[in-house]
Amino acid sequence: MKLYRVAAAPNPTKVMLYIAEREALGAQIPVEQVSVNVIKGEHRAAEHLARNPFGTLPVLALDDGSYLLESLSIIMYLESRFPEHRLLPVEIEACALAKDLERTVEMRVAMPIARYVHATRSPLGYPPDLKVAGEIEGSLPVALKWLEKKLSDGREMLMGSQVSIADCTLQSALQFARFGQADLIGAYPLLAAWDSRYRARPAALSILKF
Ligand SMILES: N[C@@H](CCC(=O)N[C@@H](CS)C(=O)NCC(=O)O)C(=O)O
Repeated sequence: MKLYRVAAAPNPTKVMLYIAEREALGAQIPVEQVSVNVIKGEHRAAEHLARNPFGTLPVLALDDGSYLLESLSIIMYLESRFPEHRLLPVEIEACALAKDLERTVEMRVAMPIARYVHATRSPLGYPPDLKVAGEIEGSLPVALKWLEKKLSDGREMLMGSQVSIADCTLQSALQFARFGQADLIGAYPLLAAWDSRYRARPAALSILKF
């Protein structure tokens, strides 16, 4: 199995953090990680388009020759394929809540942050778009306040004391904000404290570049 990925990009980082967190718990996940240089445009080269016609990362190449193209599908596959030391809870409601939290963080926080970075200082060279940036500056605080409230009960990680997939998704977005020099969480002390705590974790130290 091969994971095609690039450092600092949010969706690949989400999967890389997820694997590192699982390995830190003792899981054995035999995935070879292969870098694709997006700055050089390798994700648009024929070799990568043959894996994923949309040219995005991450991609997981399975041993039967098929490919998974979506970061969350990759994580769900690895949860099922290597079930020891999973990140998702076993109990049905707790599992649903963990998945729901991850999706909400992705849709309400991570996607707007990625759009904001590309609209202000795109690492891929997209032209600035002040209208999009302004809209996100207006709407993102609703989601950041939601996270701040969630953290106000003193929980260590987003779901409680244990790391969850939502933590991986949130940190991958916040790293991308740092990469793009976007200070989006300065006004949220509990979120900033979560950020510091998460970044001190061994998994984070082994993966994060910014
Ligand atoms: N929904 C996909 C999104 C993948 C995605 O957009 N990846 C970005 C990096 S975070 C990418 O490859 N961008 C390059 C491009 O779109 O040209 C997933 O979650 O895996």
